[in-house]
Amino acid sequence: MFVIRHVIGAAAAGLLAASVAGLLAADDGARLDRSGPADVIVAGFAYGPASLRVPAGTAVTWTNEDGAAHTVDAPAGSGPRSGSIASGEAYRFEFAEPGSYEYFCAFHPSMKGVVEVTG
Ligand SMILES: [Cu+2]
Repeated sequence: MFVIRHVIGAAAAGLLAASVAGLLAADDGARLDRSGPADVIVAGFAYGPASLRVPAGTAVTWTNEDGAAHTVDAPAGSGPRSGSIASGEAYRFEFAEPGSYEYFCAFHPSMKGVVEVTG
């Protein structure tokens, strides 16, 4: 009985380690750690990268390379609110306070992104 439970426990631990490693790998791929300005390209009706991690005080610039206009709108009062960004135009917002800022495009609600601002 003890042996069986031990084997199951080891298998579960292995699975857990594998999924944690997978999550960490996905996390590293989806986010950028960088100081200074950061850039997001808006193209193909998507933000690239959609997930960005920056230190507080970073100015993030969204450049619209699509033919259509887009916005960068965060529901939270302290987040970006770009208004319409025409094709070929850019919008910049400085994230002064740490936090998680989810945003979307007011014209195309399926377009979503997040900026994680570290202290
Ligand atoms: Cu849009």
